[in-house]
Amino acid sequence: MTSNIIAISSTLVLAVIVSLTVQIFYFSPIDPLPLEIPPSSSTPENKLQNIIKLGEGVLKNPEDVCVDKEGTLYAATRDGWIKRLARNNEVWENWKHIDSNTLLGITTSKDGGLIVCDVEKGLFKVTEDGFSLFLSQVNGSQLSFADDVIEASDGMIYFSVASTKFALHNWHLDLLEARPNGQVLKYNPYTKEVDIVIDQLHFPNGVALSKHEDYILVTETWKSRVLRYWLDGEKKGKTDIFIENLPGGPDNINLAPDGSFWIALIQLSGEGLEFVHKYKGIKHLLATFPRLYDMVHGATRKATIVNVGTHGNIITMFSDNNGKVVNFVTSAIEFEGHVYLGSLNSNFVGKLPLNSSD
Ligand SMILES: [Ca+2]
Ligand SMILES: [Ca+2]
Repeated sequence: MTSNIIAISSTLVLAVIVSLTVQIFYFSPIDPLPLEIPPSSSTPENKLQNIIKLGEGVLKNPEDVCVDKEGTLYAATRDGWIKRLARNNEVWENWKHIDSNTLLGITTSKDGGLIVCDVEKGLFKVTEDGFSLFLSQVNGSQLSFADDVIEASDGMIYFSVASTKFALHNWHLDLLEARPNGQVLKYNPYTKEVDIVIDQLHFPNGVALSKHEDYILVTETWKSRVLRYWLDGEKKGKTDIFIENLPGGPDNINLAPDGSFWIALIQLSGEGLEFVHKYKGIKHLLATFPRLYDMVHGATRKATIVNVGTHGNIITMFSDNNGKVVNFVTSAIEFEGHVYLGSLNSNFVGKLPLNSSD
């Protein structure tokens, strides 16, 4: 009798293990590769805990922030508003509304207004007169997952496509898969042509131009590095590594007034859990059971920004080590002695004075 019960129990346990294994590997939405994630590092002082919160409660998850020549601050929010804050003003204006909950990177345009990335629709131009979708198709296919954009003085528009395989709500699957599903593209507004600038990137995210426009920088989030693509000079057309082994996955990147760059770093995994990204089996398991993934992901546990010089050297790093005041910071831009922060988990834009001694 007892041996029968043991036999039945063992068969049941085996059946559960087999069906779970089939479930995990057969139905897994990813085809993963191992990924090395550098450990995150902390700064002794939690300087990002000293930020001033601009527009608290009225800005829903402002992923990116930009500033125009007049000092007006703009943010694209998760509810489709482009909101703006005029210099010396305290009240954010609901400037323009795009019917979207997937706005990401924004940049100022040289003839006024903004260029805005929408993950599902493409690239918008937004001016005082309204907004227009100027790029929605690439080679006959819907442009999806445009993540960030920059416009050069010659009118060329460089933008990232973070993933050609996964959608925004499944960005964690792209991380777990860790394959080069992304690209950087160039749009020529005169010929309306789109060219691939760099192909096969691991979640290309922020895009910035150097001060002299001799290169663009592209953050490759899953690789914890920034690539440089030369637009001019003897290396024209070549790509090299600008900085690697960053202590976080780089998101938006912005040119600073002195020619250096501000980069927001996302915590890609919980501290000490970086190892889960090395093993395909664990990745299949995490991709199949989203609740398990929630336990290991790190984006909302911390905020980090770095200032990087033109030689790819980290000049300063500021953080909120436990994400107490701000976390999931995705954007940092400097203007007149302050750095402004966007975040995918905040209802404000952060303002950090750079000369404060505290
Ligand atoms: Ca931007
Ligand atoms: Ca981004």
